[in-house]
Amino acid sequence: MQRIQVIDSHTGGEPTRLVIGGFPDLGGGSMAERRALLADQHDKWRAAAVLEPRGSDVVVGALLCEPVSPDAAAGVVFFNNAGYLGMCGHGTIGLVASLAHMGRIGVGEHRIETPVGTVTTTLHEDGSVSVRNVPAYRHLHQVAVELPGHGTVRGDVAWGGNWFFLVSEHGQRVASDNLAALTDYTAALRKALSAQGITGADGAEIDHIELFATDDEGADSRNFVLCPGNAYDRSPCGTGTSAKIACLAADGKLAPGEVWKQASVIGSLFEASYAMDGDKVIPTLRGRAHISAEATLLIDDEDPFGWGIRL
Ligand code: PYC
Repeated sequence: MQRIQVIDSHTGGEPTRLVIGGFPDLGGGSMAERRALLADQHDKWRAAAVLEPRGSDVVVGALLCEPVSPDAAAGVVFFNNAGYLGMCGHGTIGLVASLAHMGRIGVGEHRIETPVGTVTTTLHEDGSVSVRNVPAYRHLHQVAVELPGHGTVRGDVAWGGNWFFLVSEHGQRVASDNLAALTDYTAALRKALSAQGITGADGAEIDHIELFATDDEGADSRNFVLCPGNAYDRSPCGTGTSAKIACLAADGKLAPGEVWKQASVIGSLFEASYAMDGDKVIPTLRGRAHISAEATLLIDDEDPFGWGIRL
């Protein structure tokens, strides 16, 4: 029997499963190196932790690692049902809440190493968490994609810790009673981007699609975010909000320090702002996570689905 110790949390409805023990030793390299090692040699551990029957398509995993730098509180490698993430905003908020729950950190500033750079988090007195993200930028402005059955769709390609295609004019209803249609539309869009050779920098795959609506009563915008494994983000998506902030900054629609309220399709909220960093922006997101479980996952040698259901 193998055992994996986890702490589950959710950030605005989006779950994070923090692995605090039981995974193989990945050595002392950078988080990018440890992510590569996990992916290349130990991927079955990712599958066991987040795939059915123990997990589900929506669960984002976060492997807690010893940081390289002594001034960091932790390192982390994020993963999901489809593979591995660069950064994860909601997951970082969940990680900080879980570290506080474990008694490892208190109110104040904590640096966290991720595969795409170090982020600076703040655990506030009220339990909310701010994440000063890696630099974000718009890579392509209003690119045209031919979407079968829908004609030409235009959107921006931006980096916020993952690659996003951001669309404001889409003719879709961004609402929680329209999830199946939103999922179909965004999945088709991602396929069309790939087929038409539209990528992030250096040919990187655009694996997140983000649609916006501007009719939210409690926020500046409401989004629907399709994640790489076809689940939608229940939170407003930290890296997606960072990509949005980069586009707003590039369009001159949001000033440095001004607060942007981003709602998710289920109505949870992040507040975001940015500071300039050369031709990029440094977004800061603020949200709240709640702890939902402390558990030990068991992998029985005789369980045919013990290492996850891989279809
Ligand atoms: O919050 O950055 C995020 C995120 C990425 C995928 C799911 N959530």
